[in-house]
Amino acid sequence: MDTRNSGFDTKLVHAGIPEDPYGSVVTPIYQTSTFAFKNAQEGADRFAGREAGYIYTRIGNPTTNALEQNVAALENGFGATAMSSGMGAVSTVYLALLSSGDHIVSTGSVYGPSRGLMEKHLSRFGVASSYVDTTDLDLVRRSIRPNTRLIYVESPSNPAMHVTDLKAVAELAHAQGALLVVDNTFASPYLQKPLDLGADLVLHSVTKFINGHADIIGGVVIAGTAELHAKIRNMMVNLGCNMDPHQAYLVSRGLKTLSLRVQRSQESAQKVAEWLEAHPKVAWVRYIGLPSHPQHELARRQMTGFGAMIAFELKGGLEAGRTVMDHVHLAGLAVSLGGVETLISHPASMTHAGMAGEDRVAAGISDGLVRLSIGIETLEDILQDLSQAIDHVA
Ligand code: LCS
Repeated sequence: MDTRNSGFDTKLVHAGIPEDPYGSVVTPIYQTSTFAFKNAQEGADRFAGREAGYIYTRIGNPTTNALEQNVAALENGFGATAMSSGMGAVSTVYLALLSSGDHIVSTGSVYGPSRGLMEKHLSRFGVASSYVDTTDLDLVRRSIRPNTRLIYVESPSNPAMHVTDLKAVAELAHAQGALLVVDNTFASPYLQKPLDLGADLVLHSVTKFINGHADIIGGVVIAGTAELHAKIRNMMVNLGCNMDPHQAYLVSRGLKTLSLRVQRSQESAQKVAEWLEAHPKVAWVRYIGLPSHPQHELARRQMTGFGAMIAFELKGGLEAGRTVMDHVHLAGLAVSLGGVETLISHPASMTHAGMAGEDRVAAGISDGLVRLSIGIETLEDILQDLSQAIDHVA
């Protein structure tokens, strides 16, 4: 079905699904490592790119390709490449676009391993990096060097919930001849479309909202142009971090309900954030749907909703946060996010434990920060669970 002029929710259900000879309404799982050629000439033509068609599943597979086309349509991109994990997507972007001698400017409060990979590993290959508060446009401008090739923004950021002005940063990047990459995991394409705001590439940990059911790990990179798409795809094929067809099938299945899930989660998140903000034992709450959030107005302009992620700290700091995490029953005490189940976690000792303490503080990730990913359960049950857990705090 041609969904080019369809609405977002129609694209979610129908975009990229190939016609099936048996009329299957969902994309079947093509569980094969390789695809037979009719003759030697066809094999040669496919390898040379003279003829379209599948060759080998690391290079491309119909089930994975259906998901890729769907996500590209959702992000208004030229094309998408699916990976075995979100970190597969991050590492593919770094390796495809950066060379020795290059410099990258990135959000300080980015997902821990996205920063660790750069600072601990790509630094060995001569790539320099500056991690700054990308909500401060002056700071971004001052951090750009003549050799800056990439500006890498996570917005909203994990877990500090910083919101970066993507349109303004795209202009700064392009004035320097650099590319803007946006990690759109926290928003999902339902709430934010960075390519429409001037970004060159978008990436997701598919593990989160896109799949939404906490049962797979995956990643995807969406490119705005054919040239960038080819660079990303080529690097992924060489690195070998392709998404397998089973994984792609599950993601396609979960993705169809993205709008419904995110709508429900963010309605509840707004209520939970307001409730936490009014709670006498809570020191502060950072939810982008609250007027108290420093970038609330910016988020209103560049997003169509505020999402399901909340950061907060209790007046008793780390100790009090641990008490709450040890006493929740409904909320799962686990890392990851963006699924139908509510999860609670402690970034300083979990997802961001690999960062130096002073970098964490500079990035707005205090030791007492507790992160919530609000699911689609009954709101009263989520509130009741948090309430009884906070009651345990002295
Ligand atoms: N980007 C963001 C914003 C993320 O939150 C994560 C994972 C990744 C990339 C990497 O994706 P993965 O390879 O795990 O699919 N974030 C996690 C988190 O906050 N808790 O557990 C994983």
